[in-house]
Amino acid sequence: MSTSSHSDKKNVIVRQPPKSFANALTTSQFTNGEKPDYELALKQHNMYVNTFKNLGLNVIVLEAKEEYPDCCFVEDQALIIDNHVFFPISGAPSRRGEQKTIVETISPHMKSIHWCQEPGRIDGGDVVRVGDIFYIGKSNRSNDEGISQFQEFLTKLEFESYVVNVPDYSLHLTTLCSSPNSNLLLIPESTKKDLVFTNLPKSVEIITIPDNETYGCNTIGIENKVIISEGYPSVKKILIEKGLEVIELPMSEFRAVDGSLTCLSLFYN
Ligand code: CIR
Repeated sequence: MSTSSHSDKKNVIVRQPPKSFANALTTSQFTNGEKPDYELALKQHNMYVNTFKNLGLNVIVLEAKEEYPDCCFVEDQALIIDNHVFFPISGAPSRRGEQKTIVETISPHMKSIHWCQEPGRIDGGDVVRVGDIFYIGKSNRSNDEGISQFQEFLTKLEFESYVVNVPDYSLHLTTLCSSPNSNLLLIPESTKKDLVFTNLPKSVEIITIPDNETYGCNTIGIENKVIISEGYPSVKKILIEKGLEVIELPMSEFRAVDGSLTCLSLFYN
């Protein structure tokens, strides 16, 4: 997920894709509407899990829930900031039941627990942390009420936050960008004028990536390593030039249903 700092990733929660995964929600932004293949998704998910294990993280793998085709996208169900959690109400009604297991798993480890109240809507995938500033996507999955409740939570934790309008063709803010370390922000070239990152610190370099590699802009930074999706050469090249060690993972089946790397995990300390 995109809200933990890069050095604060010790425990990670993931959930396997269910057999019903082919019915997951999709805008088909990245495909022609092909359905994902369950067996291949499971294989790709295992590679994702093994990557975290190899990096020395404690990985908690939750069982899939057949009644929730999107349940592997755990990022959307909790916003964990320095072991304080805000449980959002997902903008996708079919996904709200996924949250119960996540709440039970995370809550014992948190310093404080906060809940989004009706009529607030926000998905975890709409939040990107850049250093100690939070950018919150106003997407089709979030509303002003949900965003302002989450901003209040951040203010109590003494963090600054700003709203970024997400273009209609994209699901979440994390669908378009990520901060692989606290000095870098990757965005697709054509979104440069649309995605406005207010008060971005001068120390942060915005790197624009060719639009045909938009999906590759979602990355996970863990100290000096960065996990990227396989098949995005410009993303790979620039991150290596910036001194990061790149780990590539195949993500085709998750991409088919708008899921990126960050969507599959929730980190806490
Ligand atoms: C959905 O539409 O909710 C899922 N198919 C994809 C969720 C991706 N999650 C994320 O970007 N955080």
